[in-house]
Amino acid sequence: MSLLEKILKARRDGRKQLAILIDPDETDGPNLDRLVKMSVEAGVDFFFVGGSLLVKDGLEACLQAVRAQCDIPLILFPGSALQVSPLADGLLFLSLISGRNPELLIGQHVIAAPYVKKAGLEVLPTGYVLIDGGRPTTVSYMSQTAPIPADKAEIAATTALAGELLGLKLIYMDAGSGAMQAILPQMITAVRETISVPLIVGGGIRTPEQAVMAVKAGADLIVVGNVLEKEPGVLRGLVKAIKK
Ligand code: 1GP
Repeated sequence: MSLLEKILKARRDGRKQLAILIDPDETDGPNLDRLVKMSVEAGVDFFFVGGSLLVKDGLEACLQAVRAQCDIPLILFPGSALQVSPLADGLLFLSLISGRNPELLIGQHVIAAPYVKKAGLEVLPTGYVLIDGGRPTTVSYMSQTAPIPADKAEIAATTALAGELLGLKLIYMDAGSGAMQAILPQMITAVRETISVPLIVGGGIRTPEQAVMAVKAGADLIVVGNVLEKEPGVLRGLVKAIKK
């Protein structure tokens, strides 16, 4: 079954899913091994691997290390055309549709396209919608785009709808890694009620309660990263809460 089919099937069956975001700059060595082990035990659905800015050249080593330890699917979450690797299973081919930076709507895609094709990855065309999480994040700075204000649910909904109408297969609403405030449930619900493709939600989710709120509001797949770098113990509770 393809990665997209897995996500679609879970949505049809009413099963919520969890992806762990691994930033290879932040998590490596024994910390990475521990996170992978805990993810296997807890029943994590996917690893997203990447970041808005990677400075340690550790992407391939990270993919190799995770692959050696488990078969949880590895999906690249690239901040740029440099983050393409055949060692992953799939790639979120992200178009930053909340922004108006042509480089991140199509420019980097043109550069990456031949490498993506050659890598033989499953490509997941994804509309990436950046939401204000209360402070500037690496992604807002690096992308040079303004996030959608947290209380403008109708802008998020129509942006996501435009992405779906353009043929994108997934919508990823993100408050950015380490956001102070996760995306408000009202906004998640407004987007959920407007689109029919699977909805990924992440950014600033630190507790099982927040994860439950997001899935109840309509998220199909939750992404958590930052908190697990500091408190990996939260993982089990997160999976339990989402799967319930
Ligand atoms: C960021 O949605 C992801 O792109 C995860 O965010 O690191 O804040 O959990 P956190």
